[in-house]
Amino acid sequence: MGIVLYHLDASPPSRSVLMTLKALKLEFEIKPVDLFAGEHKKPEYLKINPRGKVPALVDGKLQLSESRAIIQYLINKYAKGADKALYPDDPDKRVLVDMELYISEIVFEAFLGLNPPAMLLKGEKPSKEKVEAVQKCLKDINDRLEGKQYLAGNTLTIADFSSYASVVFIKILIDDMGKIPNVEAWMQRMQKLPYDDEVNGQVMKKLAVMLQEKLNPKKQTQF
Ligand SMILES: N[C@@H](CCC(=O)N[C@@H](CS)C(=O)NCC(=O)O)C(=O)O
Repeated sequence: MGIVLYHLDASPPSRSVLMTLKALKLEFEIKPVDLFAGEHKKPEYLKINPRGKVPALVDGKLQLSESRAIIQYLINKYAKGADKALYPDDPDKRVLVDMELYISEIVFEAFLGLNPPAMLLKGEKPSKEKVEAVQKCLKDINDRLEGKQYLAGNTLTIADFSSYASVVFIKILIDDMGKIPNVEAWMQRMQKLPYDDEVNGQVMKKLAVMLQEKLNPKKQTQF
């Protein structure tokens, strides 16, 4: 059996794995997991990921969860030539990627704090505190990007996939991301990746429309 990704297209950790699979041009199968139908808590899925979360990735006998571990594994196992720069072997470079991968969990947690399902399904607005927590995260990313093209230096790495997957979703959830020109330039760079639209762009457009209809039916959606 080849690689199978258990995926939810809205999920940031899931999209970071999909970006890595696409970056490596690997062959794989996608099995969508419908969280809204509770598929992630059904016994069949819990056999694959006992924590009942997406993503999960099966590769032969390996059953993996935790997006950061999965994307590190994919590079360790499959990256060749120039793709190895996505998670460099040099310990002095690799540690910078690891650092950013750990920080990307904080960005994801701040994103979850906005309660995206409540926003998208019930039109609930997040509290000022939650929005400020997200803005603080974005400001921190902006500071760390100063003088650099990507989070771990001037080369794209899996750390960019991990944070970017949350930041693109945050962009449609909050009106004011703050003054973050480095983040905006970084996002434009990420948008040029040949797989960005397929992995992130299309689903974000769909979710932005959904959100618009719930929160503010009269306002036109801008992309
Ligand atoms: N640390 C995990 C987080 C995974 C996660 O929280 N996924 C969410 C979707 S974005 C999920 O499956 N939530 C369902 C639940 O917690 O019940 C990772 O990076 O893979």
